[in-house]
Amino acid sequence: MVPNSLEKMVQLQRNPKNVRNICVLAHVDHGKTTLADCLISSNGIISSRLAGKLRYMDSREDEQIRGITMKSSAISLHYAQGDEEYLINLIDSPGHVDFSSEVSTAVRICDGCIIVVDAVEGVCPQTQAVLRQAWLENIRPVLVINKIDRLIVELKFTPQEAYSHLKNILEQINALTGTLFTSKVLEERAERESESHGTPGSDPAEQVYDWSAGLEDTDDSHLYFSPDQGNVVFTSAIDGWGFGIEHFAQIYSQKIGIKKEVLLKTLWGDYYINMKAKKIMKVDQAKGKKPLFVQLILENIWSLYDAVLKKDKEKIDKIVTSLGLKIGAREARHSDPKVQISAICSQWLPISQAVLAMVCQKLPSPLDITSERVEKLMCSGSQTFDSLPPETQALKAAFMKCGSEETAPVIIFVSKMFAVDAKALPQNRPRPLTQEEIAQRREQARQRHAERLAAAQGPEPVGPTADGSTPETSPEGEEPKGGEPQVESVTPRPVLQEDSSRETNQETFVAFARVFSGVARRGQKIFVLGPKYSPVEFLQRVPSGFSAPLDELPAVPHMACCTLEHLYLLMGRELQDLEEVPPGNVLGIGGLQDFVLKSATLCSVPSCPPFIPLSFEATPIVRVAIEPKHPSEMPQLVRGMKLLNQADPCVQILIQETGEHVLVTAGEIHLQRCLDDLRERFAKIEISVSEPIIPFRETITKPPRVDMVNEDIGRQQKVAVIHQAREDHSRVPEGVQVDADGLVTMTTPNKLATLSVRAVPLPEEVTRLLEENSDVIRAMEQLASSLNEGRGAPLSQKTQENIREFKGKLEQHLTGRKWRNTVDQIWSFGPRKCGPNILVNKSADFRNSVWAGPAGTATQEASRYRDVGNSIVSGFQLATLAGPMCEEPLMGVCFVLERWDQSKFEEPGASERRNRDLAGEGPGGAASGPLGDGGEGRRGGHPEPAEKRTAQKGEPALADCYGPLSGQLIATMKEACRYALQVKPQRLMAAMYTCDIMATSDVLGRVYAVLSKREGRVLQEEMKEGTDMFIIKAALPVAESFGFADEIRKRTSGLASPQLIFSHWEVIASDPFWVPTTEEEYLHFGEKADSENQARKYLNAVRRRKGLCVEEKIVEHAEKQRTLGKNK
Ligand SMILES: Nc1nc2c(ncn2[C@@H]2O[C@H](COP(=O)(O)OP(=O)(O)OP(=O)(O)O)[C@@H](O)[C@H]2O)c(=O)[nH]1
Ligand SMILES: [Mg+2]
Repeated sequence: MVPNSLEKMVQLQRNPKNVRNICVLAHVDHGKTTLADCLISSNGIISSRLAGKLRYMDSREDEQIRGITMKSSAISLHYAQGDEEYLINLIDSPGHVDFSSEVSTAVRICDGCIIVVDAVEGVCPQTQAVLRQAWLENIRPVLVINKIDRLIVELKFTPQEAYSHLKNILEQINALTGTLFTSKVLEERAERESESHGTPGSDPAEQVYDWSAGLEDTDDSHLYFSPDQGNVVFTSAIDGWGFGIEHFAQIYSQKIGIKKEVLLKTLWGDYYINMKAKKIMKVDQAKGKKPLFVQLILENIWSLYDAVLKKDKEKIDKIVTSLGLKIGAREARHSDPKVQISAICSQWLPISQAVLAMVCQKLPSPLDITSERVEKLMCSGSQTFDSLPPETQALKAAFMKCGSEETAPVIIFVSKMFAVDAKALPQNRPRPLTQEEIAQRREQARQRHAERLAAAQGPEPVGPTADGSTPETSPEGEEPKGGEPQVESVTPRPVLQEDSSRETNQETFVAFARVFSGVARRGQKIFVLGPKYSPVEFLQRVPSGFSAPLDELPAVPHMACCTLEHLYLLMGRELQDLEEVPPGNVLGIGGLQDFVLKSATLCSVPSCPPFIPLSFEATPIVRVAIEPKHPSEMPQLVRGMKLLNQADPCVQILIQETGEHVLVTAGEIHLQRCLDDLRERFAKIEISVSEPIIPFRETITKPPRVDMVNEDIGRQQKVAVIHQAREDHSRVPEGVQVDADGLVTMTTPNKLATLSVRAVPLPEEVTRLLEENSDVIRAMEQLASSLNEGRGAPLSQKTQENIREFKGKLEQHLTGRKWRNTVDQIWSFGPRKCGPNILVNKSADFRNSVWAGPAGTATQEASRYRDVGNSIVSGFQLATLAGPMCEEPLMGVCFVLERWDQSKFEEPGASERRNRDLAGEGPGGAASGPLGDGGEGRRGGHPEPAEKRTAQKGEPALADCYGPLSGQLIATMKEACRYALQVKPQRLMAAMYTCDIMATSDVLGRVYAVLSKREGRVLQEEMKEGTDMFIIKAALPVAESFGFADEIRKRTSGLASPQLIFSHWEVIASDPFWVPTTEEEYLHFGEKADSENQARKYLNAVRRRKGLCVEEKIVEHAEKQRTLGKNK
């Protein structure tokens, strides 16, 4: 246990074969940080007695107080196995859902991971999530089943029961891996097939669909966790022990003389040993026999715990001597059995040995990076590897080689930026002085002292005072006092280096990164590639074989050049300065804060593509508005929020149009941490924080069939309800024509165009489909816009396939007379061109469907159609971005443009010509102007006020005063969409969390009470096998979730704690504008009926927050109307 020196680490870094970059992943509280402590203590960085208590990797104060990890952090460890020495770059990650983005940043720079599972709780929601993340990044996992001691001490299992329980956990986790694997194989197979599809001459017999093909011939045994594969270790991190079966195979092969290989295969599984015959047999041959794992391993551990807990001194001594251990007198006498257990076990079965040996044997080194992973990292968006330029493709070899020679391109990925106090940086830390410096300083001090003495004694100026300064103002300003100068002269204090004092008390950012190829050197110049950088563009602009120095390159978008100012070895709470970092290592980089916001790719050759963006599991959903307590401190707040944004991978910072500064976070705890950071580190001011802003969506539904007291609404009444809704809201002004079935017709202010729009609710599945396929929609949109600009890259096979599939699914769901041909007529998606609403164009001469791509761009007419059409699409985008109820985005609405009268602006310059015509004809001839007919009839008998007809002369001027037509079209379309919505039954949609709670049966009732109080809905309740734990899955509106976790914890005395993950949007059934209409409803809800209407409450809260008028009066008015209606 020698504390590792920096030189040792530097030396180990140079041998990538023996480097392991790994992260520890698990559900919250399964013991990642405790396990990390044990591994760290094996390097002597912390004492083994403190391991598990210190939680060294939780370096933040709030992490220690709350007992959960919030930031992932790295530490480099040294491990020797036989002659081989390994460098293990270990990253501890948080398990709480709120911080799952930190997991994403960790897995990207690792090659392998340790999945930790609590032996009691088993596979939990976050276990699934992290396993998926590891899978998506193509990193290899090993499994640690932790907290085995709880099976002994808490659950009081017998060894046999524990064995079955552990087997169960393994089955669960392997089932998960199986699902991931199967879906991947099928996907790959589909891909292969689509590529080979169409190759001429393929035998039709081969095309018979065989589902199992591909699955069978793909060997997947190495993917599953099994102790006999050596990728599972059983531990108790808190007691400091752990083992893999190899350890016992080794011991027993010597003890009972059975080959180690045989034992390795049989120690786990249903085998038993016939001691007399020294034979191993299958368990079912002889009933009542214990499996080897129970007999040879678990029983020993159980009896040790038993002896220690019962304080059976004799037995303990016997065990200790038989194991050949030496226990210190202090531990042996300690009254706490835990201390004794960990003293014995940590010698007998040292956890770090078991875990690190597995890591070194089973997890890949940086040299083993797979070509699949490299290709995936290099191809963002819809690109395929083959479509990359040849220079870029050539870089794959560099990745695979991970070479450190001079010619190797340097490729580094920065996965996050983390803030450190500038004082903590190695270059700012006080450092011990060298011998020469000490001697030099001593000499200087002696001189100063002599001068001062001389100045005090004699009047004549000596030395420095010759330049005019008086002796009193000597640079140090020190008064010679007694013997002090001597003290100074012999023991120079450690002095801060150079400019550190200037920088004190400031946050600086260090990049959390990994070198994938080449050697990163301090002071080296390197390119910073943003996520949108395209090597193609660079290669087009810069002639090949350029030789100019890096900073003289022509400007290329999304690319900057910077210097690697400082390189650090990440050592948990500390950083160590490094001169260079060889490939395959994790490192910290200082001085990038002005170049990198959250993540970036750094590369010495510009043909490198940016890495694919990190995939985040959690959607930021909790938003609050923030302002400084003292308005004058606004600049600090703005600066602080910028820093916070850089320091957190997942937080979003927005400035709304209203000027509000908004912070969007993944959950309550994340919010709390962000606010603390803002107050204490980044802004250092007092801030006031609004109540969480709860997002809603607006939608429409089909008219209800039953009323609020579940009585059927008759045909007549239904009409009355709709009618009433329209009257009540009186939102549709005059001049807008509304049909009985909700078709809204509007004309632009200059009367040149007329639009008829209808809003139809989309079926639920379609909305879901749109949401799930937003990537596909975005790819389509990108393609369309790039083709419009005249440049376009062909889509990859896969994207084309995805688009086809998406269209097929839409067609499948949009069936029936109402939706006939709808899919082909889709014009746009919204808001932001990829949202869950669609615009369908049913007007006669529709072109430009989203599927066709801009095929008709060739003709001038078509391009004009497109330009005018763009205004309409923009109007639709605006309408879907903010709905009429409370200006929240729309969801699940289909706007159908039924008619679009464009006869009046068909020819370009129609308006000017009209002006000319009018001028020539004089006052009498106005009737023959192009305004006279045309669209009139199509306006559906829209009554034109008489004076407008006669005032045609003035109209051109009037028309033009409304500004360009495109603007008018946008506004008209937007308004028409809003009115079309308002004549339909509108509903709010609430964001929903899925909530996983694990609770023991005695607190179950209280959990349910809290859930139902907050409108939660239990979806599933399951009992965990062999325990009295229940797993409850519930849906909970985000709006009701604030303080939920705290309340549950309080009510159950901390025995249950929920994990909330955003899951979907759900329509709130109640109509926010509902008022009682039938007698029963009056009876049931009273006259006002506003106490029960949850939707209305949400609606008003949002409107109030946004400063919109809250239409409470309308309800009163409506009541009166109903009364009148009834009396009639
Ligand atoms: N009984 C028992 N308790 C353990 C063991 N390992 C960890 N714990 C306890 O479990 C709790 C959580 O441990 P942590 O190491 O903080 O868990 P974590 O996985 O890092 O949690 P997050 O980082 O918040 O996701 C602590 O109270 C530990 O003392 C173990 O082997 N046995
Ligand atoms: Mg932790």
